[in-house]
Amino acid sequence: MKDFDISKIRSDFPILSRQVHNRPIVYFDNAATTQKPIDIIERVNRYYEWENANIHRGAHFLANEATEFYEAGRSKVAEFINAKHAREIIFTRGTTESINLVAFSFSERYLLEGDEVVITAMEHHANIVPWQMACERKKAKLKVLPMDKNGILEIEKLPELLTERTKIVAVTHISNVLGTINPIKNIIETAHQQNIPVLIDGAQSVPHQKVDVQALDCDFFCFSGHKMYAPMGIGVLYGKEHYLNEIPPYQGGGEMIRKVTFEKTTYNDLPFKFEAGTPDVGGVLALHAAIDYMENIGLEQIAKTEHDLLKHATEKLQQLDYIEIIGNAPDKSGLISFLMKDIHPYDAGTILDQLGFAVRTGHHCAEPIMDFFNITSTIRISFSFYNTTKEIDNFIVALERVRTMLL
Ligand code: C6P
Repeated sequence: MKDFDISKIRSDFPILSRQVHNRPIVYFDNAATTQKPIDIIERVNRYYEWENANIHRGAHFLANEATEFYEAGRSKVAEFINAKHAREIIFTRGTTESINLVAFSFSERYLLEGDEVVITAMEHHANIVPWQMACERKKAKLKVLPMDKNGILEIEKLPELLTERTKIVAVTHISNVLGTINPIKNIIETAHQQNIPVLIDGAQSVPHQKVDVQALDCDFFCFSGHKMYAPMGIGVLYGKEHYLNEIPPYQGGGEMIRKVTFEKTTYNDLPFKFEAGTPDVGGVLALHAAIDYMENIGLEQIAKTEHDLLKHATEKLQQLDYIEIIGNAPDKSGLISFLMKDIHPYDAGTILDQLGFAVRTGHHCAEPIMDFFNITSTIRISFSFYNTTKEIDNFIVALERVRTMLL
């Protein structure tokens, strides 16, 4: 591993030197969105200052250059997640749009009345609602793989849940509420034994660990740029080529066509078939820069640093008898949801904010998880490699302040 200079890394992120409520900010809301390093901010600026042009449609220098940079971004993403071909990478607005695309197009092609879609008990709304909509449209059935009280999927129940009517399994790699890292390779193998394709929601995994879509053998994989140091509004759908070829387009217009007449339209090749309209070119260039930035630190280093933060915070929180951690899987990513005895998460979040700590409170767009634990919300802290154990220690002191102020 390379040297990890935390002061240098923190100085790459201008916002981390900000004060809020007259205190230095401690940003523990990285699962919602990460902060952006100066390199990435400058990459977007350079595009709009110096390189701006629409792509794939102009026979002039700037258009050709922008097209070249945009396609280099696609190749970079393909290499980053080890896709077989760059044409298996579709740019979207984010994980939500990627899942909606698959839920719509896949179900148009494959889902029939009486068929089944399997998801799990720990999905984000983005991996529930699009499937519910597809099932409603096609009169299919949504089935849910359960989890236990520690926030671990009961994957031994998966084989019995899969039937000859199951058309797809959609599962999150890492839960944004519980932090659980799911055994997706195992899930994919089980589904593939019955020739059922698997979609992975990788919104919370790609920013934190190395992902290899060929080694996983997943059929679709979705993630968002803004959770991995790139801007909001750019995301990725990876799909195996044969599925992307077989499913119909999601939206019409722009470069997704081959030939249009009033009688009939034929569609473009991959990946353009799924990229209707002017894409977020600046976002793709910045995503390219974000991957460079992460690779420069090293994916292993990122995973190790965040794991150390998780371990430190978990040990500290476990020492407090008024804290209940929600999600106690042995294999967790760098985020912790918890409750404070006799204090509503919203009230705790408000005081923590006054003390300079940015945490997230609420249902985290995963209401079925809240129902399962019979709660309405949690306090969630989520780490990036730029956080420190000192920030965690200060946070523990702040929790004591919250108690003295509210009880
Ligand atoms: N979770 C969180 O604070 P978008 O909004 O499309 O970039 O990502 C949606 C999404 C899908 N799946 C998972 C597992 C996610 O965590 C998210 C986003 C944020 O937890 C906002 S609710």
